[in-house]
Order: sequence, then structure tokens, then C-alpha cells
Amino acid sequence: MIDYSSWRHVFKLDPDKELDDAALEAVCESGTDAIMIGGTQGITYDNTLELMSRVRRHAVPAVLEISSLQAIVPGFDAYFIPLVLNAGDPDWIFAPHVKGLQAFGSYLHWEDIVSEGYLVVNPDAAVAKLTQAKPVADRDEAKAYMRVAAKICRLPTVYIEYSGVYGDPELVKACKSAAEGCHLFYGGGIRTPEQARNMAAVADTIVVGNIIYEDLQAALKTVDAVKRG
Ligand code: 1GP
Repeated sequence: MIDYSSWRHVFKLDPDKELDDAALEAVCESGTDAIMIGGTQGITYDNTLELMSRVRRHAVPAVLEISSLQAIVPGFDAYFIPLVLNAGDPDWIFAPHVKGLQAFGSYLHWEDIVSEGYLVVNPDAAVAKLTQAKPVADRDEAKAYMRVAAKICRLPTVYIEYSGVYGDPELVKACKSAAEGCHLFYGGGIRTPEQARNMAAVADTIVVGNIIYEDLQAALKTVDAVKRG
């Protein structure tokens, strides 16, 4: 079973985006705690397998955040399975999971599965549109979602997803205050060491995505910011 409890920094790679070997090596050897492969659009079995094989040349743990039943590739260290807490379309809470377990239920190694309560806070993110995410009104409501995940559903992890924009550290802090042992991931809009540090001060793990493809050197600096303070 993977131990994500000490992860402070994760790079998220999108199989639908190009990254040359030198850049991928820099990301994998950066000192980040793990590579998470995931995305919302254009995710296929082939591009996920290809990216996994390339990441596998390096020792860093590699996990898949499942977003498509067609792209569940064996060989990852763990599989993160999102349950979209604020999905407006209830089919995004359990329907794909039921379908997936009908197909793959008997092959699963449950010790490799990590359930992830997903709170989609940026209404403009692709995942918000896809799941018709209900707007999160304020910090109190976010905290209540956190409690639903941690205390009612007893999920081991929650992912505060601001994908594309830098979020409100006070909202993340409010969620953390209600986490009670539930591991809190934050992802969205981290582009500078300062942003990385500030979010890492309130979340257990920060996830850095897009900036890898826009400014690799800036992305790499977020690792040291979190690891060395
Ligand atoms: C996306 O939370 C991750 O799922 C990271 O967000 O791409 O905005 O860094 P960014």
C-alpha cells in the first residue's frame, strides 16, 4: 500500500499534453514526492500507458488519478479514485464507479486504491463543467463538505481542486481544520515558490500541474519552496 501521508509536493502530468524527455526527467528527478497522472480531456488508454512507461524510467512513485474507465492502465503504484463531492450531476458521484467495478471489480487490488473526495471550487475548470459542479459559496460551506467527506463518508483523502486558478488559502485552512486525519491535497494555479509555500502551510500536499508545461523552471522551483521552506 502506498504511503502518501508524508507527501508534501506532487507534480500532476496530463497524458494529453506534450513533455519532452529532458523535461520529464527534470520533473521526475526534482525531489517531488510523487507523480500523479491525470486530466479531464483527451485521456486515453494509449496516452496514459505511454506517459506511465516514460515516468517508470525514474524511481519516483507514480499514481493514476482515474478520470476515464477507458484509461485504467495497470502498473501504477496506486490508483486515486475521485468522488466529486459537489457534483451537480449525481452520476459523477457513483455511476462511473459502479460501471468500473462491474467491469474490473474482481481484478482490483484494494490495497492500491485510494478514495479521494473531490471538491471542485473553480467554476471555470474543465472538471467543474464536466461534473456540473455546484458553486462552493464560502469557507464555511467548504468546511462542511470536508466534514461530509471526513466524518460521514470517512474518506482517507480530500482534494481541493482549483485547477487553473490560485485558490483561497483561508478556505483550504478552514477545510484542514475539519480534516481530522483525512489527508488534504490542494491543487490549482501554483506558479511561484511563494504560492507553493503558502498553500503547503495549510494543505498536507500541494499538487502542481499546468506550470510544468508553461514554465518548467518555475515549476521546479516549487519543489524546493515546499521542501526547504
Ligand atoms: C489540476 O489540481 C491540479 O488537476 C493542478 O492545477 O494545473 O492549475 O496547477 P494546476
